[in-house]
Amino acid sequence: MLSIFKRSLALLLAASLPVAAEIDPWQYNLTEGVTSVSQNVYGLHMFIFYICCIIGVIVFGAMFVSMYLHRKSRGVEASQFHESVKLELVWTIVPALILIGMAFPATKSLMEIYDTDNAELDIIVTGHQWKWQYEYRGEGVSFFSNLSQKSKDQIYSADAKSDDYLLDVDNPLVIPTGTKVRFLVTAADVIHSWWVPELAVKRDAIPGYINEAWTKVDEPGHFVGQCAELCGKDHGFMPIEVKVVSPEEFESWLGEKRAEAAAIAEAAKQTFTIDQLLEEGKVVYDTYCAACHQANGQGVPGAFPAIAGSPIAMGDVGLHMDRVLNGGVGMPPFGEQLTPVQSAAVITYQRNAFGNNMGDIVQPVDVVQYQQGQ
Ligand code: HEC
Ligand SMILES: [Cu+2]
Repeated sequence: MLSIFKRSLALLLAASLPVAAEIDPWQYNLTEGVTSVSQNVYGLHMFIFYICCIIGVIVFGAMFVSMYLHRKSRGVEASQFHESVKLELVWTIVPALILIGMAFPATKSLMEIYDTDNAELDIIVTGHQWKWQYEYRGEGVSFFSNLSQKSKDQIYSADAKSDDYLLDVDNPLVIPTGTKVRFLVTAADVIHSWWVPELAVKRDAIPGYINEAWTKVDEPGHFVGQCAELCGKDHGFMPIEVKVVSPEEFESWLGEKRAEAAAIAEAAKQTFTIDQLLEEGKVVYDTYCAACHQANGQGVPGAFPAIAGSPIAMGDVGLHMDRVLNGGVGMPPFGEQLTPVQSAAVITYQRNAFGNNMGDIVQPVDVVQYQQGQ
């Protein structure tokens, strides 16, 4: 009986904490983390916790001892020490000293947390409903990080949930070891919060503001976190994954990302046939659009308009591009998330699927020109 209770309590705790799979579900304390800041925060927490314990023992000890030894049945008379200057001095000075003793290390830790100077790498972290975007400043690398397809599939399936369920993404953030990385945290729509416990980084992502945070991790590793500010329907589905790799691996990863960006730019210059666009467009539609507009293009009445027979999908191409690239009320903008080829393909697809037989084609160059004209 007790073991069932313990097991369910452990499961409950494990489910409510954003921890890596290898962490003990019976862990009650904060994580010590892997950075000097996180270890300082942990040390400070323990230091103040012990002070609280000592004060607790002394205060409750004194209460119990006096209640027991000086109880009425033993005929003890209450002693009177009103306006005792000595006592008043003691109970003012001692707590003041304790407070100073706690403020000193706390201030030191805070100063370290906020010292974002001399960073060697700047990453702009932007919260979107409901994904993160990472831009490596000056490196020409920028990408979105979405909940992985594997976790999405597990949400409503009867499959067993994997250990990293809801904590894995398609494109993790990658940073090098031994490097001071500064995060410039902001948001594109509502307030989010970028939180990775083991790095002791938790910063609100607020539209129109840039909040700074930093980290420096010395050993390679893999850390997870979550959005920590209720930001709407899919708040629980925008996890964070950070991979810390050696500087050499980091450079080669950056190289790959740059090559990817170059390939995307190159592809955007090509002209595709309608069949190629329709094939790619269906894939993009099913991945990015079907959640709202439904796989059959019928939408959800009252919430998401149908694409079949839509006046926009069957109307002016410019308006159609505008809706897809810039979004609308309740529809996120896809201009940055999709490549020009993907945008052109999905627009062409919507104009020629679900009975919308427009017969026209949007090429990637049209999308690029449209975006440049904005
Ligand atoms: C989160 C839900 C959501 C997703 C995902 C989404 N849309 Fe939308 N879409 C909407 C909503 C809501 C509207 C209505 C917007 C408005 O009227 O301002 C809309 C409107 C549209 C329209 C105009 C339809 C009409 O007749 O008014 C088109 C075209 C469109 N979306 C294309 C797309 C494409 C292409 C994708 C995928 C790349 C996509 N949408 C993904 C919610 C979504
Ligand atoms: Cu969020």
